[in-house]
Order: sequence, then structure tokens, then C-alpha cells
Amino acid sequence: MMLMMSRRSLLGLLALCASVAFCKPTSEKKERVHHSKDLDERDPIDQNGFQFDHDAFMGREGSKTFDQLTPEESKERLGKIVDRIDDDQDGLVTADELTSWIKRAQNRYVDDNVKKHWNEYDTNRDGQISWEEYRNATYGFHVDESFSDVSNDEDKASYRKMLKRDVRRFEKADKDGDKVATREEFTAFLHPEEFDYMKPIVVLETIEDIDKDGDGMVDEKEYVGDMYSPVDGESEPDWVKNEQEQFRRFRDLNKDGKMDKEEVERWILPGDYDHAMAEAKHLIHESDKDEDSKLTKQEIVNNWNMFVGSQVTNYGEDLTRKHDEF
Ligand SMILES: *[C@@H]1O[C@H](CO)[C@@H](O)[C@H](O)[C@H]1NC(C)=O
Ligand SMILES: [Ca+2]
Ligand SMILES: [Ca+2]
Ligand SMILES: [Ca+2]
Repeated sequence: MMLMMSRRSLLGLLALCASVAFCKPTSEKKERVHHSKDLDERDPIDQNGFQFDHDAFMGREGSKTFDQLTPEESKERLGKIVDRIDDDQDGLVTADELTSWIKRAQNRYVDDNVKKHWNEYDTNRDGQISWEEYRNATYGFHVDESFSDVSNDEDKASYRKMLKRDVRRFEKADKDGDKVATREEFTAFLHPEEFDYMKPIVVLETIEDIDKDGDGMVDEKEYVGDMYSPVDGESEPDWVKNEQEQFRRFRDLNKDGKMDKEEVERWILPGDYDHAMAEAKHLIHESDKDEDSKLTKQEIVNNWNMFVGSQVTNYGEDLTRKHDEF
């Protein structure tokens, strides 16, 4: 399993593929599993000259400043974060300490993301976001909801699809059905994978993305096709066969050749799986030189590259976070 892989680039790709004819062939594997409490990231889809960037509002638009840190600066900042991870201050980071840190980092990311975009939507500043506020902020520059002002048919279709999805997701997130999202409801709208009651929507949206023949199920060809698009002149990577096998053995549990909603849910939202714990254990395994199952600051800093690419540092971005912002 590709535990260490960030979902954000993949979801970005998914947004691009789903909404615009923008999908470059790649032999790289795409990951679908929503690790519980994982990050949602939807990259801008603006490259095609859209006038308004729907997904930039939904996701974060890259504070890339940590890329500019030298390795020495990164290590120093990582060291300071380690002091915070070491909850009992005994100089050793345990799997439990690392796990709770990762969970906190994930929650912080979600809260930050909502906070960051709140005012763009809450235009009347009443502390809630109505569907109309969201719709106006997101699609309001178009003359109507059928996007009759969009001349390109493909773009028109993707806008309609996007709006339909947004309506459905908003209605689900809006628990009391008053068409106004509280802070919590809006968080569920932006980060549905964080909320149990949004599970059906996450499953449905995933199926819709992958299901090419529109039967509401995912067959083996669609399953593999979602992760892999053949590139001319490149041979099929080995993992493709592996995934076909996975599909037959572990995805299609009732062996009818297709994944239904339940099977897709088991796949992308494995409930009994503690992703933060798994990532913590993986990081310890990869860094624990003296094999005492705990990490010293030195062991962590020695493996700084892996930590900077992990949720411990919010994929590096928390290295530039100020101390009082943790
Ligand atoms: C949304 O836009 C319409 C048309 O411009 C406007 O009449 C309406 O008041 C706006 N609603 C909100 C909540 O901003
Ligand atoms: Ca400790
Ligand atoms: Ca509500
Ligand atoms: Ca099945």
C-alpha cells in the first residue's frame, strides 16, 4: 500500500480529469483510498482559461514557501516540531505521540482550510454560509445555472456536473436542511471524508468518477483505468497486474465482477484502519536506527526528507508555521 502518498495531487488530477479534458496520460499510479482523517485537496482547474477558479476556493492554493528552505533550515525547523511531538518531554518520540500529532496536524489542516476560505463565501458576514452565498461566490459570474453563456460544450457540461455535485453535497452536509451551512456543516461540505454522515456522498462521487459505462458500479476495467492510462511506447507497469489481482481478490468481495457501493466504501473508507497510526509506525520503522521503537530527535532529523514528505509536517508546509500557530 502506498501509505505515504499524498492524496492531494491525486485528487487534483481527479478534479482535472473529471471536469475538463485535461488529463495527461501518465503511467503513475493514482490512489483512491481516503485514509480516514486524511486531507482533501482540490487543485485549481484554471489552466484552461476558466474565468473563475472553482477549485482554488475549495482547496489551498499552495503556500510553497517551505520549498525555499535550505536542508539545514528544514532540519532545524523539524527539530523544533519534534520538541512539540514529544508530549512527555522525555526526549523520545513514541508511536502514540507521533500518532496523536499526525491526527492533530490533520485536524489543523482542515480547520485552517475552512478558516482561510470562510470570508470568500460568507459575504453577508453572519457566520453562516447559505447555499446562495456559496453558489454566487462560486458560479455567480455566469448568467444562469444552465451556463448558457459558456460556449464550449465540454466546459458547459463540466460546469453543470460540478454544480450538480455541489448541490447534492451541500444538501447532505446541511444536516438540518435549512439551506444554510454552519461552520461545522460547511466543514463537512469541504472535507466530507472527515465526517461519518458524509460517507455515502464520498462513495457516490468516487463511483461517478470511475464508472465510465454509467451502470453505477465499478468493474475491473474501470478500476484499473482509473489508476492507469497507457502511454504510447511505454510498457505496462507491473503494478497493473497486481491491481487486477487485487480487484478480483479483495475489492469485488461478492465476486460478481463489479464493485457496488458497499464494496467501494470498504475500499476507499476502510473503517477499521487507523491511518495515522499506520503512518506513525511506518515512519518509526524507517527511522529507528537503534531499534528501540522510539525516535530521538537525531533519528528523525537524519531522516528529515521522509518527515517533510509526511503528514507530520503537513507535507512540509508546517515547517514555515509560526510557533504560536500550532
Ligand atoms: C446572489 O446573486 C443574485 C444575483 O446577482 C442576487 O440577487 C442575490 O442577492 C445574491 N445572493 C446572495 C446571498 O448574495
Ligand atoms: Ca516522548
Ligand atoms: Ca444548516
Ligand atoms: Ca461486487
